[in-house]
Amino acid sequence: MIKEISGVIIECVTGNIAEQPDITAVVNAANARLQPGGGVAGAIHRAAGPGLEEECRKYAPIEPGQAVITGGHNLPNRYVIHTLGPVYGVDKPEEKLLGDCYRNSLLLAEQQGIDSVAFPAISTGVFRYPLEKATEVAIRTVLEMLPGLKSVKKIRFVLFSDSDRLVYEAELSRLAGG
Ligand code: AR6
Repeated sequence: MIKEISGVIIECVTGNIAEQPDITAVVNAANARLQPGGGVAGAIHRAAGPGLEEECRKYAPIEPGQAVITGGHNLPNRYVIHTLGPVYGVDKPEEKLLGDCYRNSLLLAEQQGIDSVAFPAISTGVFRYPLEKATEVAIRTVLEMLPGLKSVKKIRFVLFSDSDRLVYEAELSRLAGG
């Protein structure tokens, strides 16, 4: 699904966050220590190579909702934005913290003059945030940010399965209309 809202293209695709060559900054669903892990963090660090882990050291640890930016190293992307999602049921208030991940990632992108950003479904894997609830927060937060964006012209949500993508598409239609 592709929509244009407030001059920004919003896309929902099924795929691997580490394989988005036409995007300037990919977002990592990081751990607090910014180390390689499973899921998204594993895929990003594997593709980026050890230089990413090395660069991350100076920013760690980060708090839930925080975001930091590094180079993309061997990824096809110029930047990686690392954000720590809340562990569902543990880091509270989880809706605000998850919203902060999307807000702070987009603010960093704007500060760097980045034109395109790809997000995974932060916190919905190892951190157990229910997908439907997390999707509502992700889409609502991004829609709220759109009128204030100057450099970001494309936001891509990269979901790991078609069923997850369908949840995103339904929520985008519900909240943005059409
Ligand atoms: N591309 C896109 N989406 C993916 C990929 C991928 N390559 N791999 C998994 N997903 P998770 P979290 C989906 O666990 O919940 C890590 O070990 C996955 O299906 O990556 O924020 C870190 O080191 C799910 O929907 O992130 C942290 O310790 C979503 O991406 C912890 O997990 C997020 O799953 C972070 O947990």
